[in-house]
Amino acid sequence: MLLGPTGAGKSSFVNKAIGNEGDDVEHSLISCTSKIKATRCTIEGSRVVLVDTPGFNHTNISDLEILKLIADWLVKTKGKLLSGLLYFHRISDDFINGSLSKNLRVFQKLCGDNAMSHVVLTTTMWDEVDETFGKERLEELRESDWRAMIERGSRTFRYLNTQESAQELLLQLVGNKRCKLQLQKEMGGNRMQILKTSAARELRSPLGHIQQYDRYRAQQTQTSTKYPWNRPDVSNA
Ligand SMILES: Nc1nc2c(ncn2[C@@H]2O[C@H](COP(=O)(O)OP(=O)(O)OP(=O)(O)O)[C@@H](O)[C@H]2O)c(=O)[nH]1
Ligand SMILES: [Mg+2]
Repeated sequence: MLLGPTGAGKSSFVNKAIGNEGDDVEHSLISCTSKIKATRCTIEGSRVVLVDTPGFNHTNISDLEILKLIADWLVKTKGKLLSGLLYFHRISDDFINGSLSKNLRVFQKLCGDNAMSHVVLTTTMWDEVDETFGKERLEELRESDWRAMIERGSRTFRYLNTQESAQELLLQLVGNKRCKLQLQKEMGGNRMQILKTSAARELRSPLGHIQQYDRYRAQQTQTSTKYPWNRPDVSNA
């Protein structure tokens, strides 16, 4: 299952993996995917189902609706167990702002600790960044926002926006023992339980906290001279 913020590259990953150009991929700043979409394919003889989801921070769908769509799909497929969870992140994003941080926390609650070893933190947009910046950024993420997940067995993957790279990642997951998500355990096959799940409760944590966090990180970035093009007070023009 592919999850993560809107525009991070989930649908284009699916298209690349199956060798299809352009379906369900957005080329503007508007969110594209609005439904859960399962795509069957064969990777080096192994049958794989790729489950694409609408990204969090969607332009038209609330994060709670997205969580409900995911929950509905899991209930409808009678508690299907997953071999892997790909969490997409643009390496070109300078820092994890409040919304991205919240997405990540909701994702962690959706998975639960036992599924952490099935998570691949998949970084995209490597062609959009300077190589040194990308590597340093990845290291920073591994040491900060992603640290707890990595300690519980999550891996990172540098996705290079090619079919070979997509298939390389999927091959790593093909033999995995399937895992039950915390969301599935908590709902117990009843979609009405969604609001009681840890993921939904995490979503309802107050917005004020996010804004404060955003301001704090923006201030930190302002004082940094390392990547001036990412400073909020410096335009790209
Ligand atoms: N340069 C570059 N562009 C990419 C890469 N991955 C995805 N994109 C582009 O980023 C845009 C958004 O990609 P999508 O695949 O639609 O993103 P998504 O995560 O499915 O977004 P939602 O459906 O809104 O959740 C598209 O224009 C893609 O072609 C990458 O590695 N490099
Ligand atoms: Mg999409």
